Amino acid sequence: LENSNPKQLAAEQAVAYIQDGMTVGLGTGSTAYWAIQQIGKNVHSGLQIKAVATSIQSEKLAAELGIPLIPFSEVKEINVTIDGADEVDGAWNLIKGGGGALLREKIIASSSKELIIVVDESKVVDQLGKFHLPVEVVKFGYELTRHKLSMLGCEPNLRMEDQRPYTTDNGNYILDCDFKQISRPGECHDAINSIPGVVDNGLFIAMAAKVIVGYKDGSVKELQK
Ligand code: DER
Repeated sequence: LENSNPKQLAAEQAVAYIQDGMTVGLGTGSTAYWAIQQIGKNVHSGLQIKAVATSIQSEKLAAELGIPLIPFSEVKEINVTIDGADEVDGAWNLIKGGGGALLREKIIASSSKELIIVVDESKVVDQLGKFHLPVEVVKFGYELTRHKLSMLGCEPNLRMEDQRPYTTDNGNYILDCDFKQISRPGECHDAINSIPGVVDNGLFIAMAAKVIVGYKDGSVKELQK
């Protein structure tokens, strides 16, 4: 038996929900990585699916594994999307975007009949906000956007990579916003997205249909609401 780790355990339990004929959304990050790996194995063993990816990174991995990718023009309906999260609260609201893919993830999640979130136990929290909330903003006037975000009561930090501002697959910047804690995630989500220059943010409100958690002791559990 492979030395499965909590993220791999959760991911593989989620993949068991994928049936022949489905269109599947492929998430992004180190947990979704294991789901894509397992889907690749299942496709190799005959699973009949089509897939769309939530990032260039996941698209490349899927292609390497021989998972059939389709263009969005051919997507009728996405049956299930499997994706990770940086935080999950008791109402299954999420913070996502640690991997910089929040915009494509939310577009695909919002077009999916079912979003299955796969995490290890460290992501399950009582209150969102310890993880700095990623906000995707257009480059133009981002300093003004950053100021407006700070007026909501957070400390927005431009995400850097190799001493330069990080740029998403969509050519935008990410501001990681330290709210310390987010007590009303729905209101916070709406306030952020009403700021001109904001493309979207990493709060996923009431979008998760299932949450599967892998634990250090080797157990895995599908949370019940
Ligand atoms: O960037 C993202 O939205 C990822 O899904 C992130 O939220 C989880 O990444 P991880 O599975 O590598 O912790």
